[in-house]
Amino acid sequence: MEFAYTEEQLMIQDVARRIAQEKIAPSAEHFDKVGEFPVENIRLLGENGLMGIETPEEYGGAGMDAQAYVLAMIEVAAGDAAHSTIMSVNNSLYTNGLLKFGTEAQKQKYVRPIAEGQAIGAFALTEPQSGSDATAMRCRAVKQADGSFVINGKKSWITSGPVAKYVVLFAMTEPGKGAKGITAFMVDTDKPGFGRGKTEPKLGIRASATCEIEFNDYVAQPDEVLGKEGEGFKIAMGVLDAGRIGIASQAIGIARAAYERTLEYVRERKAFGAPIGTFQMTQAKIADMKCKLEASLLLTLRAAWLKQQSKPFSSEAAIAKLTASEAAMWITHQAVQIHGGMGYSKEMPLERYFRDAKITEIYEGTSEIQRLVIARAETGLR
Ligand code: COS
Repeated sequence: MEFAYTEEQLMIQDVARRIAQEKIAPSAEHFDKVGEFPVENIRLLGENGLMGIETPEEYGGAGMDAQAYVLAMIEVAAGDAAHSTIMSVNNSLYTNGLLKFGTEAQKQKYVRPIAEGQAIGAFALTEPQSGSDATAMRCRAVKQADGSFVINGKKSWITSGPVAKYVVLFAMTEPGKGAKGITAFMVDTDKPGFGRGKTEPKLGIRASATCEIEFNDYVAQPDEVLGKEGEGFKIAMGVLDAGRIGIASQAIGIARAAYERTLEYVRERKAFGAPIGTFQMTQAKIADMKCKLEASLLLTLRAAWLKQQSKPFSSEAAIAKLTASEAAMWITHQAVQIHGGMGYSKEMPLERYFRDAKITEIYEGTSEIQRLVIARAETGLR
């Protein structure tokens, strides 16, 4: 077993850390307040290879491995969670399925602009009435005599929806067939029939734009089908497995930022004549924060390593996401508590870390879904 990072992994970690600390972290408070999409920062991440870390160079990416992606995500998330959300959708939810199931022409057309940071991608699975129960989707794609599909329906909670150029869409092509009736499509948001609905006002990750999208007689051509007809659910599930490694990394980044601030604070803040870090109740919290962070990191790197080796990693990704997201929620909670009034104040970023951490227990599969995936793998029961 090898615990050392490669030179390449350290290099991308360093690039991500520099951009995160110099550009992203200083603007995070502003973007959180106004809820605006951080166009310039996102372009900068793209120009530095951070929007296609695992994408092969022939499609405009950095051609690195899954652990490099974990390390870079952690750094960007430590700068600002919302930026890392946009980064994770481009790198993972949007690109993964295309790389695995796309034709050569689709990879050249849809992957390159996203990997090079010239455009933004989105992933549309969730609907107003179907989240965890993804096969209950109503968005319908009806096949025409010429092989094209006419799509009607609504998708909700679409990260980067307001700004995306292309969307990986999942729609029901054969309603009676459940999971096997779902097909994936590549959608160009400039084509007729595509529309954007209400933008979600969110508790955290406020700079990552999220909205509903609508399809009104949108026409998808046969070469805009991703993978095979009826293969959409498997594509979505496989993509989400990989996506969960990214969300675990994001959770670690948020938690690490809160932890580092807390370490500084407990050394400096005095009460009863001594730094609060000398009190056993604070020490216990610091020790537990550190253990949770380290455990989350190792589990996430393990899931990434399995993915990199093309071994099964579905349950390991769920374990990593569940552990890291619950750790992030706990660590940011304790960080606010240790900071007392200052933790609750908008003058410090602790309350933002706390708000941002919550989403990691919800998107790309709730903690309940992660537990379901893990327990099914352990028991072999459905
Ligand atoms: N990778 C590949 N294929 C998978 C898979 C995975 N991780 N998980 C399931 N499948 C396949 C199954 O093998 C099955 O195919 P076969 O019938 O050919 O074997 C098919 O998909 C249906 O699987 P299953 O019966 O397990 O589906 P369920 O309806 O029971 O749902 C859960 C499974 C709940 C795990 C799934 O719906 C899920 O992950 N939901 C959460 C969705 C989510 O994360 N939403 C967030 C949206 S993005 S913010």
